Amino acid sequence: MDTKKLGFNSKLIHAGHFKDEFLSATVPIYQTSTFSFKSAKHGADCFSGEDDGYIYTRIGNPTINALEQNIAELENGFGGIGTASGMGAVTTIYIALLKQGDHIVSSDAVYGPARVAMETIFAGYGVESTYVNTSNIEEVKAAIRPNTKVIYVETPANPTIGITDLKAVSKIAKENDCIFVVDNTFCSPYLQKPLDLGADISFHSLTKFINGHADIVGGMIVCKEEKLYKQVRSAMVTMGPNMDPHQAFLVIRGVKTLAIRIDRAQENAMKIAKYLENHPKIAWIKYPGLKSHPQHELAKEQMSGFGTMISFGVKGGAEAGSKLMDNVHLATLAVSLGGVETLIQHPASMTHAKVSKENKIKAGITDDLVRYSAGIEDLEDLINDLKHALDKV
Ligand code: LCS
Repeated sequence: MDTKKLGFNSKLIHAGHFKDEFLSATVPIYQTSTFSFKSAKHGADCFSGEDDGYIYTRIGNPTINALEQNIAELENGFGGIGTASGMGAVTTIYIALLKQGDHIVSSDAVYGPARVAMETIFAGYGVESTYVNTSNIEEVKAAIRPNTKVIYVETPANPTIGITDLKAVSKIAKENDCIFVVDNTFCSPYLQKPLDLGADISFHSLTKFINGHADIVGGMIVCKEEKLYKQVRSAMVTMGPNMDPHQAFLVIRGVKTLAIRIDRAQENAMKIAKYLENHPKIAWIKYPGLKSHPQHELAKEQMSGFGTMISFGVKGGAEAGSKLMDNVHLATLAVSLGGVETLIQHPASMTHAKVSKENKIKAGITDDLVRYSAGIEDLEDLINDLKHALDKV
């Protein structure tokens, strides 16, 4: 069946899936490190590329491959590359695209370790980086240097929920011969398709929305074109941050309900955002679905829904925010996001703790910022949970 012609929900359930010799209804777990060859010649042909048989799980595996094809189809890309974690995807992209003397321009509000890896480990290998507010296109233009090879954007950004205009950045990338990379974790391909908006690579921490059940970590890189796909795949296979077949199996199960999970969670998020916006103890709130979000119109244009991530500050600053986090009982006080369960956390001291104070302030990661990932629990229970916690502040 040509799943490319199917609708999004049908693709979630069928794209990339194959029938094994027993015609099993779901993709089986091929929990093997290696695959046997029919003959010495067959083995040599597999290595030379004459034959597309499986060789070794770091290089390729049917269960992992099914997930890679599934996500690549959801993103309208050429191919997917599964990784052990979202950070495995980030560092594979850095390794594949940047060498000594190259320069990257990146969103200043990115997942903390993506910036820390660049400014510590990759800087040590001679890669230069500039972190700017990519929501302001002029800042992106001004940061480009003759040696800029990659523009890297996270939208909506973690944890500021700033939105970057992907079409506008794609134009800058093309004019300057740069590869344009988008971290699509906060949206998933259900809400945003960066490759359709001009990106060369869209990648994910699968740990979040795509798996959706807080029981694995994983990453996926999707490339728009074959040449880039081969370059990134070769880096992954050589360096070794590959996915595991069992992990792939769980994500294949999780992704099937991506759209219905997000539909419900973002309905909750919208109502919770409105509740918080009108609460007298809330100092400020950022949610793309609210008219008060500075890029609300852009979010409407490039996303097909506003997502489930909300950032806000409680009047009384960081101390008041801590009080709120200590007093929620239904929302779990934990990092991560995008699962069926509601999570709450404090980025400045948790996910972004290792980003320098100065860089945090510049990026808008203030001490009072509380990040909320709405889950699919009953709305009334979630609102009561917040009400109870805010009463304690
Ligand atoms: N990209 C984004 C936007 C993320 O939020 C994360 C993890 C990663 C990449 C890395 O993925 P991982 O290796 O964890 O699968 N974000 C986390 C967060 O905000 N809380 O805990 C992890």
